[in-house]
Amino acid sequence: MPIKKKLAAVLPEWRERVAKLLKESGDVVIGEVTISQAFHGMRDVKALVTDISYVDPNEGIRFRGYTIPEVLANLPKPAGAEMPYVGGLYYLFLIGEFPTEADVIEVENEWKRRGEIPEFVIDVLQAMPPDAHPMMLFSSAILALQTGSVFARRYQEGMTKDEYWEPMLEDSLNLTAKLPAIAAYIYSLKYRGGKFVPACDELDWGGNFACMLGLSSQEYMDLTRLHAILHSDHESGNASAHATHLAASTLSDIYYAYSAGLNSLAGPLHGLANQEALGWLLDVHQKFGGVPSEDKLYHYAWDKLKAGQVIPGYGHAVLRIPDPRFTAQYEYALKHMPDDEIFQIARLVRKVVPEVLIEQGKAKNPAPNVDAISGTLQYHYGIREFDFYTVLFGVGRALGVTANAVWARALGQPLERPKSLTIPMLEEIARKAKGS
Ligand code: CMX
Repeated sequence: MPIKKKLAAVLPEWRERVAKLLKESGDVVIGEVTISQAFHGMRDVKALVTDISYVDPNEGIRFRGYTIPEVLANLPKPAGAEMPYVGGLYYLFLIGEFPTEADVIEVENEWKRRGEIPEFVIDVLQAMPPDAHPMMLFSSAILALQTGSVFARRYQEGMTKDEYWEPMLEDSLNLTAKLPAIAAYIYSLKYRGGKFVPACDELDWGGNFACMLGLSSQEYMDLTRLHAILHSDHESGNASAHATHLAASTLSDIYYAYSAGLNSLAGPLHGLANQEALGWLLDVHQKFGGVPSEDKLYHYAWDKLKAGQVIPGYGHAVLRIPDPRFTAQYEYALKHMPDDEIFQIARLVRKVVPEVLIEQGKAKNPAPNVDAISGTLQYHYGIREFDFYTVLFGVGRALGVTANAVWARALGQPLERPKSLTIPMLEEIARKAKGS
């Protein structure tokens, strides 16, 4: 497998760098933790390592050092497409360099070869109650695939620590290959009568996913590629990535680990915000019978805040600027669907809500995040069942967290186990620090 050979070739240098860093500088302090951080979700505590992506609060995400516009411009694209092959991003994540066209085709072919889903996964999904949330179905389907884990089998058979990354890569390619078929089947089961949709084998991973969802226009295929790329990774500390990493750090395989990650993506403060954000826009549309005036929207937003609700799609735990993942989707919408009424409301919300949040004075970042607009695009192109949107987010997020899991194994990252303290201990620490 060429990608495995390439990864094997780049690993020794990184292992050496990490060993040197630990040997010579392992005791160098990289940050401190305050009592407030311990209580408030560990914001900004620097205690995780990944080279796959980095989020600068004032710039946004870089994948392997490249901004979103650079990634979109430099990854190879299918003939006639506006957006790149998703396989190219996966190569960039795993190897750390932009791929050639041939490199990308190899990844895409690996995925094609591994894309079928076992019959029992369909049975598991069909056995679930009809009102099950698509994220519960998605997480259950991933968990069911665990029976095929190469890592779990090889671990039982016995392998050295140095070899862990190889079956992790095998599992990660198998998992990411199957995601379009799983997600498309969930979509069909929930909203289209449950007919199994065969893969559109002539297409790339992103195009195939769109096609399996029943939408094979060039624009929707491009949106599917863009959506997966933008949602793929947001450094290691976000809840879904961190949950995946934590579970995998026990030497759980990627199916157990990613199912854990998906369960955290399913929360309204994280991935579920995309369905909530569209719901918010549709409520505005319904209440005002179309696009409201700026003034009406201003009061509407204030009413929501006064009722104790958050405005979904706005704010971020790390970012302090508009999310460049938002901007990329916004630009796509501006180019392809400027007259869409829901998009026009989304544009107005982008203008009004930050002002309202600033006035309220609570949110550290009043700007839109990735979830503020993703649903608007899906809705426009025909995916109107918005409780499916977090599944779409999850399909993309798998790319980043599986690549991270392979690298965590390759660099021998151990079981994650931070230390907790009691409130009396913190009170004592505070007393001493204040000299009282
Ligand atoms: N609407 C209303 N209030 C908001 C807000 C928003 N969009 N964003 C932040 N706030 C409030 C917080 O609820 C918090 O209030 P309390 O002090 O009463 O608890 C206060 O402002 C300070 O919060 P913060 O430090 O700015 O933000 P956090 O790091 O605690 O939380 C996030 C970040 C994303 C959970 C928060 O901004 C939020 O709830 N946004 C809406 C939900 C959303 O869009 N989530 C998706 C994020 C992206 C993703 O992971 O997919």
